Amino acid sequence: MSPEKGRLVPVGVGVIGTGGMGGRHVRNLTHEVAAARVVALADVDMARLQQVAAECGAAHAFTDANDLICHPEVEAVLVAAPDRFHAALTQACIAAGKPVLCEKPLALTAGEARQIVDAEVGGGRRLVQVGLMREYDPAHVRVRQMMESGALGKALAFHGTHVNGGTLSWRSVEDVVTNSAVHDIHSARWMMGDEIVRVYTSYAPYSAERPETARLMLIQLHYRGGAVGLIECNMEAGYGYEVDIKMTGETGTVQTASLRSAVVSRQNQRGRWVEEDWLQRFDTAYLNEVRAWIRSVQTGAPTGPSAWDGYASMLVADACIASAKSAQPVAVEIPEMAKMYRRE
Ligand code: ISE
Repeated sequence: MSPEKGRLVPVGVGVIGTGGMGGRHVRNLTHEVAAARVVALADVDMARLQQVAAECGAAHAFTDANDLICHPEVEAVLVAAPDRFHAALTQACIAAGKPVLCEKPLALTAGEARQIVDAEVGGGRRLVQVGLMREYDPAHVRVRQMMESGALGKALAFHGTHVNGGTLSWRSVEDVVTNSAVHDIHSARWMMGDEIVRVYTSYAPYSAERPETARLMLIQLHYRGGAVGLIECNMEAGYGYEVDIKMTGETGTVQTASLRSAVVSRQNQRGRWVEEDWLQRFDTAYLNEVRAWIRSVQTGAPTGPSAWDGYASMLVADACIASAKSAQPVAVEIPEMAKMYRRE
């Protein structure tokens, strides 16, 4: 809460996009984060906008997101609009000097993401957090803690599986990488604490006649320090939603385990419940993420995945797309990180 006349008041948040993801953020901020108050919403879908505004009691509803960004009661902005608008909206928040939590991907290309980094560095202040929220998932955090403890020795391999229950339409190679695999790319960097220097992407299209689509994608990773990795991104599993990672160290392995469902063995069968979608699987992560973000807005101490992380993940993503299109390994060059993004 920001100090105002000796009293603590919640941070005034504006949320752009009130669909599935935006709606979840609005509900979390409204009901679970006492230090935040949703004061404004923006969406082009008027009916949805009004419904969500009525639910959360937001006083202002806009169809133009820029009106929300500039509104004096909006102290911080959460961008949950479709991916293609992320870069421009984040730039507008930086120009307005307002902290922003932008859903992933930060941009659709590394070039656009770099412009955001440059704008933020130019302003001399970190304002951007990116919704690469695996960092807030307790199961992922435990794996990371185990690797950091050194108990398994040096990390040799990252393995990520990302299973989507199914989508309404075929997904393009670009969309699979920038909308889905970008999470795994970030996890791969974060878990290893090292940069990816080369990728090789192969994929199975939805049908032979539509080679521009990807139903299942495999991304091989090579790290600067010599470790390797593999990401499997399945867009149409047909049985539910699962995201898991496994790290192999020199003296053992560690992997995510379901936090919510028990494994039942009965009548010659063993099984557990599988989540429906990411809103179920990552409900705790989304909550932890907005809590950390609001805290960082209050304290002015940036936290979580930065614009640099958004940029680095897009450099890798661009290489994955180029590799998928050329069927060749593609090198990734991540420049030296600007000082203000160093976490230590
Ligand atoms: C979605 O946008 C997400 O962010 C989910 O975490 C991811 O698993 C899914 O593939 C994306 O489409």
